[in-house]
Amino acid sequence: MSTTHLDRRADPNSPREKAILVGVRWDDTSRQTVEEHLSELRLLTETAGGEVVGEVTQRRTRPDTTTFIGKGKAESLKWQAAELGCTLIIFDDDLTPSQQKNLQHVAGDSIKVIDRSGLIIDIFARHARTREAKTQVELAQLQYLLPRLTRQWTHLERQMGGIGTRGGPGEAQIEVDRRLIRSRIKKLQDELRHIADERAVQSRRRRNAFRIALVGYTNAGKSTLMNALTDAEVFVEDQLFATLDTTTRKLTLDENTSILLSDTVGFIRKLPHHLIASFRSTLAEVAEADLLLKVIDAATPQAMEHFTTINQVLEYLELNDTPSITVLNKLDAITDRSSLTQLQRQFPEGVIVSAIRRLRLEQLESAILEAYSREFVTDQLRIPIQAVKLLDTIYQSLEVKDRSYEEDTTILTVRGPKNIIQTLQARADGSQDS
Ligand SMILES: Nc1nc2c(ncn2[C@@H]2O[C@H](COP(=O)(O)OP(=O)(O)OP(=O)(O)O)[C@@H](O)[C@H]2O)c(=O)[nH]1
Ligand SMILES: [Mg+2]
Repeated sequence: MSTTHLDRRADPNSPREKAILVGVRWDDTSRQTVEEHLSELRLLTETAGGEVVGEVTQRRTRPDTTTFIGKGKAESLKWQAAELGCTLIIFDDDLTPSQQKNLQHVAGDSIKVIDRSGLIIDIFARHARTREAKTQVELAQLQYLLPRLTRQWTHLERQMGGIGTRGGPGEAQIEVDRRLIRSRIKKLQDELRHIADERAVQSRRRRNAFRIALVGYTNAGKSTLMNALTDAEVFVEDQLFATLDTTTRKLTLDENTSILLSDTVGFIRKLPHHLIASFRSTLAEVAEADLLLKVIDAATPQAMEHFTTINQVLEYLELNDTPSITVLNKLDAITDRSSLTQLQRQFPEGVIVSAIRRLRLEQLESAILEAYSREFVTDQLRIPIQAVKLLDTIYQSLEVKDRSYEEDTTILTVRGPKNIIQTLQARADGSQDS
């Protein structure tokens, strides 16, 4: 199966696909929220190479189970799209495979119906460069595609290509059946496990370092901050999901302290869950971090919503207990005093910086140093004889500075992340009880 994603619009002379966006205003959502979500969908569409020519919002109490927006509305949407010369209808909400199929049936053979998740996966496919990213994206695409594979869909892919049909089974696989896709999914999962193993070997080599990962909403300025703090030269772009891979660099805080800083893929609201799941190996640096820097674009009115999204994704990854510093970025773009005061009220612990203008980075560095001295400690581990098996793990995950004995107990003076020391001590105590 093909993993290359033929981009038919890489040729600047070929026209951009025209799209109409559809947002639903539920009873509990404000008009402003719907508009903000649609303008984010517009950015996503543009990042995918499309051109937005119309936006439609509709009020509903609940989604229609068969067509999401109702049959009549779907019909009129189709005519609007045709009139505007659109080849794409993009829903801000996720459609079930059967809703998507029914809507596609209404739209006919010259207009594609896709949803937000499909669009995000499409952007990931465009931006994937490394073997790891490509493998992860293909896995997410196939998992998304599997329940949606219909004759009409494959017909659309063959006839139209472009946004929403990029990747997936290539043209030669149009008649590919679900069984083949499932076996390809399995193969990709095996490959990712292999990549994860390689990564684990690399990370063991760095075991004694204090590790920090930048997390945040896409376009918040994580890579810019990475470049400002280290000499990483990570790719920065005013577009969504510019970064899909992880970069790690050494950051020297003072003559005695250097730590490892990692930049990685950004988050977005309603990030498809199987996409997060497929990106687990890229997110390994986040999982293993001793400290997270939650980077927020402080200049957008959605700063708080973005912060909530970051926390939701971290919760999904079961990483919400990792210590963190909230970094409010783009200080230079905040023009009025009152928004600044409001931000300080919303994020009293937040460190305000400008990554691009390198403003107040010393404040951030001292916050990092403070967290470092709190989280990275020298302590003693008492290992009873029943728990000697743990010694291997201890030597692998911590720096052992001294070793002595007291009757049946080995006493190790270790240096490393406080939470790892605590976990290992708890395990040692546990094996004593059993
Ligand atoms: N005004 C202003 N713009 C910034 C600042 N930091 C970053 N930017 C801009 O914000 C955009 C996104 O920056 P990136 O560093 O690529 O953001 P990111 O969080 O790595 O984004 P993804 O990798 O796409 O998720 C770029 O156009 C940057 O120039 C800042 O402090 N102030
Ligand atoms: Mg980036």
